[in-house]
Amino acid sequence: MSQLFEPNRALSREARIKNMCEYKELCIQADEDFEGYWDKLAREKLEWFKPYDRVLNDDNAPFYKWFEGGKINVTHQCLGRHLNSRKNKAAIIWEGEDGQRRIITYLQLFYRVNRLANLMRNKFGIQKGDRVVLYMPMIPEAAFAMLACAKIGAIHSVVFGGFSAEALRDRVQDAQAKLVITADGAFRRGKPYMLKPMVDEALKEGCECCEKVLIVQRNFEDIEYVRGRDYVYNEIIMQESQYCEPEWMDAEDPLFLLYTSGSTGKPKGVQHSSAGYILWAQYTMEHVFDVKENDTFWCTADVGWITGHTYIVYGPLAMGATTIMYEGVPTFPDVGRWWSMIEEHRVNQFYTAPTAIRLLHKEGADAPSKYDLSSLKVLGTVGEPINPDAWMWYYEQIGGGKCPIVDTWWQTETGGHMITPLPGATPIKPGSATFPLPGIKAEIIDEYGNPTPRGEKGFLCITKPWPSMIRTIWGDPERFVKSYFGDCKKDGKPVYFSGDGAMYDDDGYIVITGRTDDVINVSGHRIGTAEIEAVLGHHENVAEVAVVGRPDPIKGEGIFAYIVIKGTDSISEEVYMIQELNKLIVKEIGNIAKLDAIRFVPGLPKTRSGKIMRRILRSIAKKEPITQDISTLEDPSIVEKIQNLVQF
Ligand code: 6R9
Repeated sequence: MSQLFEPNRALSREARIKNMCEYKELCIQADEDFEGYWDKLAREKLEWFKPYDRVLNDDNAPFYKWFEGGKINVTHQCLGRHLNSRKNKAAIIWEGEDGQRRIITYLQLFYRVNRLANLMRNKFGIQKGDRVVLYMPMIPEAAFAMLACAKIGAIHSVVFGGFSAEALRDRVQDAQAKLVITADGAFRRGKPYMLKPMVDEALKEGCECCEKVLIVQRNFEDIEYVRGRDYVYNEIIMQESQYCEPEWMDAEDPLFLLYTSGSTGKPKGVQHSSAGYILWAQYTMEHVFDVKENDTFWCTADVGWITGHTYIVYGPLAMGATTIMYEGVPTFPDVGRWWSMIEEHRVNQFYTAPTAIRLLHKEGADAPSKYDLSSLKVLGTVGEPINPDAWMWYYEQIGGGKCPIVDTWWQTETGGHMITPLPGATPIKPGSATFPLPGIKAEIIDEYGNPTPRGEKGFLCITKPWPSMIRTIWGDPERFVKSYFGDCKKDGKPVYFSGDGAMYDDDGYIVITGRTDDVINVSGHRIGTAEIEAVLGHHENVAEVAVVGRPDPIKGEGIFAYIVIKGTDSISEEVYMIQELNKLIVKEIGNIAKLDAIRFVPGLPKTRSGKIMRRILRSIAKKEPITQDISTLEDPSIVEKIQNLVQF
């Protein structure tokens, strides 16, 4: 059992939730009067244009509806309502990789969002419910565009800038987006990189739905323009009015789609609501990071992921905080970049991924000592389990032993934090996300729906709905039900299954043990092995393929592919094939899905019914002894053959 770290007393005294008694009291309130608990929060936290009639409608579960009848606009919650008290406060502090700075106040942000909203509405004819794809670098205009969509009720779908043209095309098509907002490119590792050519490539075929492309000039590199389709933001934005009437949105109207990987098929468009989402974004911002009025909050994620949505844009702005946005990589010009930014901007809460912590620990263990990091109060991690080594370095070298680490477990589908310590209350320990937030019924259960005993792995489920939960998969409600409510039951009723395994440790703390499905977590990014297999399977020399995750000291998991190749046995052919296959992956998905290791094998372990036994392949990749019964395989001898090939 690992050591417990008590909360910092000075921080606890000032925190919103000060101790475990207060935490438990809130949990009891939510248990005793579930709807009353959420009702109180929704009244207190949100500014409604029209109050709602009903807190939770579960008539058509799992298509839950929250705050039905209520009218709201998320941009009023994030901007409009702050104009009285915070108009000159910095909303976004942006730093370019090249050192350029921009500070955007709440009033300025309000105007910029309005201008862009007007541009979309008047010039491009975007209306409530239309989809707009954003393929953006980390520049403030990415946030303007998200909020401008919200202002006029358009549904944004941000596609991570590291995704390929093909991946972008799939998402534009699936959402039937009318407009793509992008940039010429930006800067990364000291050099310009390009986005616009990818958009051109993506829209070449099969994207008739997309009529217009709006381009923000950021790196001012040369790009091609398609007449009548492409518009330059920088040239036309100032023609629009800085006032814009917000669309009155139903609480349940979709705010955005965000595509994420599942265990089968193509990425799914996770659909989030307006009111429930923004409520939880704001509440968790306030309570999990305990951000105070003059604090500066920095989440290092990319806006292309849910963490960037909720904790760079919506959460911080909903609570009226100052949020930092950084364009580049943590190692440019050197491994001290982030620490120098914490010193310079006097960052108070810092939120990042274990993979980045491991990298910066390995590459620059002494770098933090050169900077004054004393402004920090709370540290956070997200995206994957954190190993005790990285945790201790983060705690001591970055947090100076005085900042609690909130290890936040949640997902694209949950909208915001679910299981996490509270910085002023929860005694923390390395490697545990500790306990569910009040109102969140997270439970670890077995296949019969019973809680698992301490020390035993089970399925991590959320057994009651919550306001910021996924509403459906865009265009595929059946897949929504099947993907999330098909596997686990409690008291005979289907409950939300996260896809993660977890267990209670000896102290009853929750430890996430990782995905139980065919999703792998590479540097905190979710990738479906099925997606990668589909791409590799297209190569003319590939007969069969199976992809699994393998532990990696920096990335958490690396991608390991077993390939049965059609007729080649020379090593030089193999080297060539590896390059070929990686090219294919980069083209179809993007750099994040590049293979870390490939083994060419004579066959795959299959059951007699032809199912590939991935668990065996996972064990082989990890060089673990095989514990599964292999006698039922079609050809048990294949296991040893593969093992011999992997050992070198
Ligand atoms: C927010 C985000 C979700 C998956 C999730 C789990 C893993 C996230 C974690 C964690 C251990 C944590 N995960 N937070 N595992 N400890 N604190 O990352 O969303 O990209 O959808 O990934 O990430 O496996 O199921 P998303």
